[in-house]
Amino acid sequence: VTLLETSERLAMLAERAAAEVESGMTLGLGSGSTAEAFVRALGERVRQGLRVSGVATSSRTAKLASELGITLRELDEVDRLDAGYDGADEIDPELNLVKGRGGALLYEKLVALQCDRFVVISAAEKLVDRLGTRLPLPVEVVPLGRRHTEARIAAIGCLPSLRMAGDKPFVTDGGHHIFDCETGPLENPIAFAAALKAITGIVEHGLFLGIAHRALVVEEDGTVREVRPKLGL
Ligand code: A5P
Repeated sequence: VTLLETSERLAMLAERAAAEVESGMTLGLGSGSTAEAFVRALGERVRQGLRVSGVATSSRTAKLASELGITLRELDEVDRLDAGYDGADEIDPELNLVKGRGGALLYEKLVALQCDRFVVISAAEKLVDRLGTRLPLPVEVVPLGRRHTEARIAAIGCLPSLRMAGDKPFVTDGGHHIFDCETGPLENPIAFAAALKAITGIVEHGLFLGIAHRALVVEEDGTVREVRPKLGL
């Protein structure tokens, strides 16, 4: 087996995903290194004459897409999106996801919810049996009263730690902060997501449950395979 560089694998995955896109579509454009590889592959197709428009999930993705000549639209200008392509940090067998390591989870979720088909694109190592095993769960909070929100998050049974950017708290595109929360493997992600949503001060969390319709995953040797939710959506 030839082991490929991650960037090479992501480029192969991105090319396969971009090949599915048809002229006239409006697409959700995700954030992070995998989604950026997709935007690059899409830009190449646009250069060759494909007509698409996109709604970006972060200022970083918006900048890249516009540099590549992809027409951008605001989320509120469109009723629905034909498809969305975005990465993830963890993917379980039902295609429930953890997202937000890149800090764009709020806009990513707002866009994903409007997509007729939401496709998660990812390296195969992010497939897990249970969410909460690889990385802490990102939770986006308003800056005001952050210390008290942190205590409420800890009280539902996890260990929040404020994400920093140098010596200052990391700030999202929406002007919020992020707590990365050690949860351990989640027995019941639906109940945990509901408990988080009930906390005042939390804007959104990185659990994307029942949102992804399919996944395209790339193996170490560059093979891309499709994964459908185990129980079906
Ligand atoms: C960004 O906020 C995230 O949700 C990303 O989609 C996720 O972190 C995956 O990022 P990479 O593609 O860089 O691994």
